[in-house]
Amino acid sequence: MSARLATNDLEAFWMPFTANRQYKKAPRLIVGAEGIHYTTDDGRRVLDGTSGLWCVNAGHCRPKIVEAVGKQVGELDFAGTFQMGHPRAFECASKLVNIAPQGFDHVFFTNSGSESVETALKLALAYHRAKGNASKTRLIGRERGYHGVNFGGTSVGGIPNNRKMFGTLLSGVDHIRHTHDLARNAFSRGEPEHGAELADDLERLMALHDASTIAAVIVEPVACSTGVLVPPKGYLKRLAAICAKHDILLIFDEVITAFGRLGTPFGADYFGVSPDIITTAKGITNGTIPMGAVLVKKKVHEAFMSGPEEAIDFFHGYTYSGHPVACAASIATLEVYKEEGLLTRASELAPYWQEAVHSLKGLPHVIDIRNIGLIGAVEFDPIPEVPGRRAHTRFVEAFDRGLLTRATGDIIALSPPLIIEKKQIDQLIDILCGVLKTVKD
Ligand code: PXG
Repeated sequence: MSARLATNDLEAFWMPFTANRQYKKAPRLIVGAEGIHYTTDDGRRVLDGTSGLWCVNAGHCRPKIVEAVGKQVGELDFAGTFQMGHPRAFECASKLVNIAPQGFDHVFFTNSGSESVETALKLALAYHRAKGNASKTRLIGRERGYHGVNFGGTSVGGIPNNRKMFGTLLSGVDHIRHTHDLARNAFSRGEPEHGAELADDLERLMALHDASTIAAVIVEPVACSTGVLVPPKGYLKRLAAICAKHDILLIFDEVITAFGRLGTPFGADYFGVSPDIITTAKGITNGTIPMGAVLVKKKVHEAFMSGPEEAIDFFHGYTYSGHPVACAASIATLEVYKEEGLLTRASELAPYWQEAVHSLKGLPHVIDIRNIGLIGAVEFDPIPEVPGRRAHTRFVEAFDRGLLTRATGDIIALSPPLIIEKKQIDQLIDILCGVLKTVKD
Protein backbone atom coordinates (compact mmCIF):
# COMPACT_ATOMS: atom_id res chain seq x y z
CA MET A 1 0.00 0.00 0.00
CA SER A 2 1.30 3.45 -0.76
CA ALA A 3 2.11 5.84 2.06
CA ARG A 4 -0.69 8.20 3.01
CA LEU A 5 0.06 11.69 1.78
CA ALA A 6 -1.36 14.95 3.03
CA THR A 7 -3.43 16.57 0.29
CA ASN A 8 -0.91 19.39 0.02
CA ASP A 9 2.01 17.00 -0.33
CA LEU A 10 3.91 17.53 -3.56
CA GLU A 11 4.98 13.93 -3.99
CA ALA A 12 2.03 12.29 -5.77
CA PHE A 13 1.83 14.59 -8.79
CA TRP A 14 4.40 13.44 -11.36
CA MET A 15 4.82 16.73 -13.15
CA PRO A 16 5.18 16.86 -16.95
CA PHE A 17 8.39 18.09 -18.59
CA THR A 18 9.76 18.86 -15.12
CA ALA A 19 12.84 18.06 -13.07
CA ASN A 20 10.52 16.72 -10.36
CA ARG A 21 13.07 16.20 -7.58
CA GLN A 22 14.65 19.62 -8.09
CA TYR A 23 11.27 21.38 -8.34
CA LYS A 24 9.86 19.78 -5.21
CA LYS A 25 12.82 20.96 -3.14
CA ALA A 26 11.99 24.58 -4.01
CA PRO A 27 8.49 24.68 -5.51
CA ARG A 28 7.02 27.62 -7.36
CA LEU A 29 3.27 27.67 -6.77
CA ILE A 30 0.62 29.77 -8.49
CA VAL A 31 -2.72 30.23 -6.75
CA GLY A 32 -4.46 32.98 -8.71
CA ALA A 33 -4.43 35.03 -11.89
CA GLU A 34 -5.89 38.18 -13.35
CA GLY A 35 -5.05 40.05 -16.55
CA ILE A 36 -1.32 39.72 -17.20
CA HIS A 37 -0.45 38.70 -13.64
CA TYR A 38 -0.26 35.56 -11.59
CA THR A 39 -0.38 35.46 -7.79
CA THR A 40 1.93 33.07 -5.96
CA ASP A 41 1.12 31.13 -2.79
CA ASP A 42 3.18 33.63 -0.80
CA GLY A 43 1.09 36.49 -2.15
CA ARG A 44 3.49 37.92 -4.76
CA ARG A 45 2.33 39.22 -8.13
CA VAL A 46 4.22 37.74 -11.07
CA LEU A 47 4.05 39.20 -14.56
CA ASP A 48 3.08 36.40 -16.92
CA GLY A 49 5.68 36.78 -19.64
CA THR A 50 4.63 33.55 -21.33
CA SER A 51 0.81 33.69 -21.46
CA GLY A 52 0.76 30.61 -19.26
CA LEU A 53 2.21 28.10 -21.73
CA TRP A 54 1.64 30.26 -24.83
CA CYS A 55 -2.13 30.02 -24.46
CA VAL A 56 -3.68 32.82 -22.41
CA ASN A 57 -3.66 35.34 -25.25
CA ALA A 58 -6.38 37.62 -23.84
CA GLY A 59 -4.99 37.59 -20.31
CA HIS A 60 -6.24 35.66 -17.31
CA CYS A 61 -9.71 35.14 -15.86
CA ARG A 62 -11.55 37.21 -18.41
CA PRO A 63 -15.11 37.62 -17.06
CA LYS A 64 -16.86 36.93 -20.37
CA ILE A 65 -15.10 33.58 -20.77
CA VAL A 66 -15.50 32.64 -17.10
CA GLU A 67 -19.21 33.37 -17.32
CA ALA A 68 -19.70 31.43 -20.56
CA VAL A 69 -17.99 28.36 -19.08
CA GLY A 70 -20.07 28.50 -15.88
CA LYS A 71 -23.30 28.91 -17.77
CA GLN A 72 -22.55 26.09 -20.20
CA VAL A 73 -21.57 23.55 -17.59
CA GLY A 74 -24.87 24.12 -15.81
CA GLU A 75 -26.93 23.99 -19.01
CA LEU A 76 -25.44 21.16 -21.05
CA ASP A 77 -22.42 19.60 -19.36
CA PHE A 78 -21.72 16.99 -21.99
CA ALA A 79 -23.12 15.69 -25.22
CA GLY A 80 -21.21 13.56 -27.69
CA THR A 81 -20.62 14.41 -31.31
CA PHE A 82 -20.50 10.92 -32.86
CA GLN A 83 -23.69 10.63 -34.93
CA MET A 84 -25.17 13.27 -32.60
CA GLY A 85 -24.67 16.97 -32.14
CA HIS A 86 -25.24 20.07 -30.05
CA PRO A 87 -25.47 23.67 -31.24
CA ARG A 88 -22.31 24.98 -29.56
CA ALA A 89 -20.02 22.77 -31.64
CA PHE A 90 -21.52 23.95 -34.91
CA GLU A 91 -21.46 27.56 -33.79
CA CYS A 92 -17.85 27.31 -32.67
CA ALA A 93 -16.72 25.68 -35.93
CA SER A 94 -18.46 28.38 -37.99
CA LYS A 95 -16.84 31.11 -35.91
CA LEU A 96 -13.42 29.56 -36.42
CA VAL A 97 -13.96 29.29 -40.17
CA ASN A 98 -14.90 32.99 -40.20
CA ILE A 99 -11.49 34.06 -38.89
CA ALA A 100 -9.46 31.32 -40.62
CA PRO A 101 -7.31 32.06 -43.67
CA GLN A 102 -9.15 31.95 -46.96
CA GLY A 103 -10.13 28.49 -48.15
CA PHE A 104 -10.27 26.84 -44.72
CA ASP A 105 -13.88 25.94 -44.35
CA HIS A 106 -14.03 22.81 -42.20
CA VAL A 107 -13.00 22.16 -38.61
CA PHE A 108 -12.27 18.90 -36.78
CA PHE A 109 -12.24 19.26 -32.98
CA THR A 110 -9.69 17.72 -30.62
CA ASN A 111 -8.64 18.38 -27.01
CA SER A 112 -5.02 19.47 -27.31
CA GLY A 113 -2.27 20.41 -29.70
CA SER A 114 -0.91 16.87 -29.62
CA GLU A 115 -4.27 15.48 -30.69
CA SER A 116 -4.58 18.10 -33.40
CA VAL A 117 -1.26 16.94 -34.81
CA GLU A 118 -2.24 13.26 -34.76
CA THR A 119 -5.50 14.18 -36.45
CA ALA A 120 -3.72 16.19 -39.15
CA LEU A 121 -1.24 13.41 -39.88
CA LYS A 122 -4.01 10.82 -40.18
CA LEU A 123 -6.01 13.18 -42.37
CA ALA A 124 -3.02 13.53 -44.70
CA LEU A 125 -2.56 9.77 -45.05
CA ALA A 126 -6.26 9.10 -45.55
CA TYR A 127 -6.56 12.00 -48.01
CA HIS A 128 -4.02 10.53 -50.40
CA ARG A 129 -5.51 7.07 -50.08
CA ALA A 130 -8.98 8.42 -50.82
CA LYS A 131 -7.57 10.17 -53.89
CA GLY A 132 -6.11 6.89 -55.16
CA ASN A 133 -2.50 7.75 -54.22
CA ALA A 134 -2.02 5.04 -51.62
CA SER A 135 1.76 5.08 -52.04
CA LYS A 136 1.93 8.52 -50.45
CA THR A 137 2.54 7.45 -46.85
CA ARG A 138 5.69 9.20 -45.69
CA LEU A 139 5.47 12.03 -43.21
CA ILE A 140 8.16 14.70 -43.16
CA GLY A 141 8.92 16.87 -40.14
CA ARG A 142 11.80 19.20 -39.42
CA GLU A 143 14.76 19.01 -37.06
CA ARG A 144 14.04 20.91 -33.82
CA GLY A 145 10.31 20.88 -34.58
CA TYR A 146 7.80 20.29 -31.76
CA HIS A 147 4.47 18.70 -32.53
CA GLY A 148 3.34 17.48 -29.16
CA VAL A 149 3.98 14.23 -27.38
CA ASN A 150 1.89 11.50 -28.99
CA PHE A 151 3.55 8.93 -31.22
CA GLY A 152 2.92 10.67 -34.53
CA GLY A 153 3.91 14.08 -33.21
CA THR A 154 6.97 12.68 -31.45
CA SER A 155 7.99 10.95 -34.69
CA VAL A 156 7.75 14.02 -36.90
CA GLY A 157 9.16 16.15 -34.07
CA GLY A 158 12.84 16.96 -34.11
CA ILE A 159 13.91 17.62 -30.52
CA PRO A 160 16.34 14.83 -29.58
CA ASN A 161 15.44 14.61 -25.85
CA ASN A 162 11.76 14.20 -26.74
CA ARG A 163 12.54 11.28 -29.05
CA LYS A 164 15.48 9.28 -27.81
CA MET A 165 13.83 7.36 -24.96
CA PHE A 166 10.91 6.09 -27.01
CA GLY A 167 12.22 3.48 -29.38
CA THR A 168 11.90 3.59 -33.11
CA LEU A 169 8.69 5.64 -33.22
CA LEU A 170 6.70 5.69 -36.48
CA SER A 171 8.34 4.23 -39.54
CA GLY A 172 8.37 6.14 -42.80
CA VAL A 173 9.21 9.48 -41.23
CA ASP A 174 12.06 11.79 -42.21
CA HIS A 175 13.13 15.32 -41.34
CA ILE A 176 14.31 18.37 -43.23
CA ARG A 177 17.01 20.57 -41.70
CA HIS A 178 16.19 23.23 -39.15
CA THR A 179 16.74 26.89 -39.94
CA HIS A 180 18.79 28.01 -36.93
CA ASP A 181 21.95 29.69 -38.20
CA LEU A 182 23.65 31.89 -35.64
CA ALA A 183 26.72 32.40 -37.81
CA ARG A 184 24.69 34.25 -40.43
CA ASN A 185 21.60 35.44 -38.57
CA ALA A 186 22.45 36.27 -34.93
CA PHE A 187 20.50 39.25 -33.53
CA SER A 188 18.13 39.38 -36.50
CA ARG A 189 15.10 41.57 -36.00
CA GLY A 190 12.07 39.65 -37.21
CA GLU A 191 12.61 37.24 -40.09
CA PRO A 192 16.32 36.53 -40.68
CA GLU A 193 17.86 37.39 -44.04
CA HIS A 194 19.62 34.10 -44.69
CA GLY A 195 18.35 30.58 -45.17
CA ALA A 196 15.41 30.51 -47.62
CA GLU A 197 17.38 27.88 -49.53
CA LEU A 198 17.04 25.50 -46.57
CA ALA A 199 13.51 24.78 -47.88
CA ASP A 200 15.19 22.97 -50.77
CA ASP A 201 16.21 20.31 -48.27
CA LEU A 202 12.80 18.82 -49.03
CA GLU A 203 14.06 18.14 -52.55
CA ARG A 204 16.98 16.23 -51.07
CA LEU A 205 14.48 13.97 -49.29
CA MET A 206 12.46 13.62 -52.48
CA ALA A 207 15.56 12.48 -54.31
CA LEU A 208 15.97 9.80 -51.66
CA HIS A 209 12.36 8.69 -51.14
CA ASP A 210 10.60 9.94 -54.29
CA ALA A 211 7.71 12.38 -54.08
CA SER A 212 5.27 9.57 -54.88
CA THR A 213 5.89 8.21 -51.35
CA ILE A 214 5.51 11.49 -49.45
CA ALA A 215 2.12 12.40 -47.99
CA ALA A 216 2.79 15.55 -46.02
CA VAL A 217 5.27 17.97 -44.55
CA ILE A 218 4.54 19.40 -41.12
CA VAL A 219 6.24 22.53 -39.78
CA GLU A 220 5.57 25.22 -37.22
CA PRO A 221 5.55 28.58 -39.02
CA VAL A 222 7.70 29.78 -36.10
CA ALA A 223 9.31 26.92 -34.18
CA CYS A 224 8.59 28.12 -30.65
CA SER A 225 9.16 25.27 -28.19
CA THR A 226 12.68 24.65 -29.40
CA GLY A 227 13.57 28.22 -28.49
CA VAL A 228 11.88 30.49 -31.05
CA LEU A 229 13.34 29.85 -34.49
CA VAL A 230 11.94 32.48 -36.82
CA PRO A 231 11.81 31.30 -40.45
CA PRO A 232 14.20 33.05 -42.83
CA LYS A 233 12.66 35.45 -45.33
CA GLY A 234 11.04 33.53 -48.19
CA TYR A 235 11.61 30.12 -46.60
CA LEU A 236 7.98 29.15 -46.00
CA LYS A 237 6.88 30.32 -49.45
CA ARG A 238 9.59 28.20 -51.01
CA LEU A 239 8.61 25.17 -48.94
CA ALA A 240 4.95 25.62 -49.94
CA ALA A 241 5.85 25.85 -53.62
CA ILE A 242 7.80 22.58 -53.50
CA CYS A 243 4.92 20.85 -51.71
CA ALA A 244 2.36 22.12 -54.20
CA LYS A 245 4.47 21.00 -57.15
CA HIS A 246 4.66 17.43 -55.87
CA ASP A 247 1.17 16.97 -54.41
CA ILE A 248 2.53 16.91 -50.87
CA LEU A 249 0.16 18.32 -48.26
CA LEU A 250 1.60 21.16 -46.23
CA ILE A 251 0.54 21.15 -42.57
CA PHE A 252 1.15 24.29 -40.56
CA ASP A 253 1.27 23.47 -36.88
CA GLU A 254 -0.18 26.69 -35.50
CA VAL A 255 -0.79 25.54 -31.95
CA ILE A 256 1.14 28.64 -30.85
CA THR A 257 1.02 30.98 -33.86
CA ALA A 258 -2.78 30.91 -34.32
CA PHE A 259 -4.98 33.48 -32.60
CA GLY A 260 -2.97 36.62 -32.96
CA ARG A 261 0.47 35.78 -31.62
CA LEU A 262 2.20 37.22 -34.70
CA GLY A 263 -0.20 40.14 -35.19
CA THR A 264 -2.42 38.36 -37.69
CA PRO A 265 -5.18 35.85 -36.90
CA PHE A 266 -3.01 32.95 -38.11
CA GLY A 267 0.66 32.49 -38.94
CA ALA A 268 -0.40 31.56 -42.48
CA ASP A 269 -1.77 35.11 -42.82
CA TYR A 270 1.45 36.63 -41.52
CA PHE A 271 3.68 34.78 -43.98
CA GLY A 272 1.25 34.96 -46.90
CA VAL A 273 1.45 31.20 -47.33
CA SER A 274 -1.56 28.94 -47.81
CA PRO A 275 -1.01 25.46 -46.33
CA ASP A 276 -3.54 22.62 -46.74
CA ILE A 277 -4.14 21.83 -43.07
CA ILE A 278 -3.72 23.97 -39.94
CA THR A 279 -3.50 22.58 -36.41
CA THR A 280 -4.52 24.72 -33.44
CA ALA A 281 -5.12 24.48 -29.66
CA LYS A 282 -4.05 26.69 -26.71
CA GLY A 283 -5.37 30.17 -27.56
CA ILE A 284 -8.54 28.65 -29.01
CA THR A 285 -10.07 28.84 -25.49
CA ASN A 286 -7.61 31.35 -24.05
CA GLY A 287 -6.21 28.39 -22.13
CA THR A 288 -9.32 27.98 -19.98
CA ILE A 289 -10.59 24.59 -21.13
CA PRO A 290 -8.52 22.00 -23.03
CA MET A 291 -9.38 22.12 -26.73
CA GLY A 292 -7.80 21.85 -30.15
CA ALA A 293 -9.03 22.16 -33.70
CA VAL A 294 -7.76 21.12 -37.11
CA LEU A 295 -8.74 23.37 -39.98
CA VAL A 296 -8.79 21.92 -43.48
CA LYS A 297 -9.22 23.24 -46.95
CA LYS A 298 -12.14 22.25 -49.12
CA LYS A 299 -10.04 19.93 -51.28
CA VAL A 300 -9.05 17.87 -48.23
CA HIS A 301 -12.60 17.69 -46.89
CA GLU A 302 -14.06 16.82 -50.27
CA ALA A 303 -11.76 13.84 -50.67
CA PHE A 304 -13.57 12.23 -47.72
CA MET A 305 -17.06 12.95 -49.03
CA SER A 306 -17.12 10.76 -52.10
CA GLY A 307 -18.31 7.44 -50.59
CA PRO A 308 -21.92 6.43 -49.87
CA GLU A 309 -23.73 9.00 -47.74
CA GLU A 310 -24.50 6.52 -44.97
CA ALA A 311 -20.83 5.56 -44.57
CA ILE A 312 -18.71 7.23 -41.87
CA ASP A 313 -16.33 9.50 -43.80
CA PHE A 314 -13.39 9.69 -41.34
CA PHE A 315 -12.81 6.90 -38.80
CA HIS A 316 -11.36 9.19 -36.19
CA GLY A 317 -12.53 11.34 -33.28
CA TYR A 318 -12.38 11.80 -29.51
CA THR A 319 -15.09 11.41 -26.85
CA TYR A 320 -14.58 15.09 -26.19
CA SER A 321 -14.33 16.36 -29.79
CA GLY A 322 -16.45 19.51 -29.69
CA HIS A 323 -17.08 19.30 -25.94
CA PRO A 324 -19.88 21.76 -25.08
CA VAL A 325 -17.93 23.52 -22.32
CA ALA A 326 -14.82 23.85 -24.48
CA CYS A 327 -16.95 25.18 -27.34
CA ALA A 328 -18.60 27.72 -25.04
CA ALA A 329 -15.17 28.80 -23.82
CA SER A 330 -13.92 29.10 -27.38
CA ILE A 331 -16.93 31.07 -28.61
CA ALA A 332 -16.53 33.56 -25.74
CA THR A 333 -12.77 33.71 -26.35
CA LEU A 334 -13.22 34.48 -30.04
CA GLU A 335 -15.67 37.23 -29.08
CA VAL A 336 -13.15 38.78 -26.68
CA TYR A 337 -10.45 38.60 -29.35
CA LYS A 338 -12.77 40.34 -31.80
CA GLU A 339 -14.11 43.01 -29.43
CA GLU A 340 -10.61 43.98 -28.31
CA GLY A 341 -8.88 43.60 -31.67
CA LEU A 342 -6.50 41.07 -30.15
CA LEU A 343 -5.97 39.05 -33.32
CA THR A 344 -4.07 42.00 -34.78
CA ARG A 345 -2.92 43.91 -31.69
CA ALA A 346 0.52 42.28 -31.73
CA SER A 347 1.23 43.97 -35.07
CA GLU A 348 0.87 47.39 -33.37
CA LEU A 349 3.04 46.35 -30.44
CA ALA A 350 5.65 44.45 -32.46
CA PRO A 351 7.99 47.39 -33.25
CA TYR A 352 8.04 48.46 -29.58
CA TRP A 353 8.47 44.86 -28.45
CA GLN A 354 11.32 44.36 -30.91
CA GLU A 355 13.25 47.37 -29.57
CA ALA A 356 12.59 46.31 -25.99
CA VAL A 357 13.79 42.74 -26.44
CA HIS A 358 16.87 43.74 -28.43
CA SER A 359 17.85 46.23 -25.70
CA LEU A 360 19.16 43.16 -23.82
CA LYS A 361 21.98 42.75 -26.36
CA GLY A 362 25.42 42.99 -24.79
CA LEU A 363 24.42 41.57 -21.40
CA PRO A 364 26.59 38.70 -20.08
CA HIS A 365 26.43 35.43 -22.01
CA VAL A 366 23.79 36.65 -24.49
CA ILE A 367 24.67 35.21 -27.90
CA ASP A 368 21.43 35.89 -29.77
CA ILE A 369 18.12 37.70 -29.49
CA ARG A 370 15.17 36.88 -31.74
CA ASN A 371 11.68 38.29 -32.12
CA ILE A 372 8.56 38.17 -34.24
CA GLY A 373 5.06 39.40 -33.45
CA LEU A 374 4.74 39.29 -29.67
CA ILE A 375 7.34 36.55 -29.26
CA GLY A 376 10.91 37.04 -28.10
CA ALA A 377 13.85 34.85 -27.20
CA VAL A 378 17.25 35.36 -25.62
CA GLU A 379 19.88 32.66 -26.21
CA PHE A 380 22.86 32.17 -23.89
CA ASP A 381 26.16 30.45 -24.52
CA PRO A 382 25.84 27.14 -22.69
CA ILE A 383 28.03 26.07 -19.78
CA PRO A 384 29.84 23.20 -21.52
CA GLU A 385 29.26 20.45 -18.94
CA VAL A 386 25.71 21.47 -18.05
CA PRO A 387 23.70 22.63 -21.04
CA GLY A 388 20.42 24.24 -20.01
CA ARG A 389 21.61 25.43 -16.59
CA ARG A 390 22.28 29.01 -17.68
CA ALA A 391 18.72 29.57 -18.86
CA HIS A 392 17.23 27.69 -15.91
CA THR A 393 18.99 29.76 -13.24
CA ARG A 394 17.84 32.94 -14.99
CA PHE A 395 14.29 31.61 -15.23
CA VAL A 396 14.26 30.90 -11.45
CA GLU A 397 15.76 34.29 -10.60
CA ALA A 398 13.26 36.08 -12.86
CA PHE A 399 10.39 34.27 -11.16
CA ASP A 400 11.70 35.32 -7.75
CA ARG A 401 11.80 38.91 -9.01
CA GLY A 402 8.22 38.78 -10.34
CA LEU A 403 8.46 37.63 -13.95
CA LEU A 404 7.45 34.30 -15.47
CA THR A 405 9.55 33.30 -18.47
CA ARG A 406 10.03 29.93 -20.16
CA ALA A 407 13.43 28.26 -20.33
CA THR A 408 14.17 25.71 -23.03
CA GLY A 409 17.73 24.54 -23.53
CA ASP A 410 19.84 27.67 -23.04
CA ILE A 411 17.13 29.93 -24.36
CA ILE A 412 14.59 32.05 -22.52
CA ALA A 413 11.38 32.51 -24.48
CA LEU A 414 8.87 35.32 -23.96
CA SER A 415 5.29 35.55 -25.19
CA PRO A 416 3.20 37.83 -22.97
CA PRO A 417 -0.57 38.12 -23.23
CA LEU A 418 -1.66 40.17 -26.25
CA ILE A 419 -3.33 42.70 -23.91
CA ILE A 420 0.01 43.83 -22.51
CA GLU A 421 0.62 47.61 -22.42
CA LYS A 422 3.87 49.29 -23.42
CA LYS A 423 4.76 50.25 -19.85
CA GLN A 424 4.28 46.62 -18.82
CA ILE A 425 6.64 45.59 -21.62
CA ASP A 426 9.15 48.03 -20.05
CA GLN A 427 8.61 46.39 -16.66
CA LEU A 428 9.11 42.92 -18.11
CA ILE A 429 12.36 43.94 -19.79
CA ASP A 430 13.58 45.79 -16.67
CA ILE A 431 13.16 42.69 -14.55
CA LEU A 432 14.87 40.48 -17.11
CA CYS A 433 17.68 42.99 -17.58
CA GLY A 434 18.29 43.02 -13.81
CA VAL A 435 18.40 39.24 -13.81
CA LEU A 436 20.83 38.98 -16.73
CA LYS A 437 23.09 41.59 -15.15
CA THR A 438 23.28 39.93 -11.75
CA VAL A 439 23.16 36.16 -12.23
CA LYS A 440 26.79 35.19 -12.33
CA ASP A 441 27.18 31.97 -14.30
N1 PXG B 1 2.34 21.68 -31.62
C1 PXG B 1 2.99 22.80 -31.27
C2 PXG B 1 3.56 23.68 -32.33
C3 PXG B 1 3.12 23.15 -29.92
O1 PXG B 1 3.78 24.25 -29.59
C4 PXG B 1 1.89 21.15 -29.37
C5 PXG B 1 1.79 20.87 -30.70
C6 PXG B 1 1.27 20.22 -28.38
O2 PXG B 1 0.20 20.78 -27.75
P1 PXG B 1 -0.37 20.17 -26.37
O3 PXG B 1 -1.64 20.96 -26.14
O4 PXG B 1 -0.63 18.74 -26.61
O5 PXG B 1 0.67 20.42 -25.33
C7 PXG B 1 2.55 22.30 -28.95
C8 PXG B 1 2.67 22.59 -27.48
C9 PXG B 1 6.92 25.63 -24.33
C10 PXG B 1 5.73 24.73 -24.45
O6 PXG B 1 7.13 26.20 -23.30
C11 PXG B 1 5.18 24.54 -25.69
C12 PXG B 1 4.11 23.69 -25.85
C13 PXG B 1 3.56 23.05 -24.74
C14 PXG B 1 4.11 23.26 -23.48
C15 PXG B 1 5.21 24.12 -23.33
O7 PXG B 1 7.62 25.85 -25.31
N2 PXG B 1 3.64 23.52 -27.12
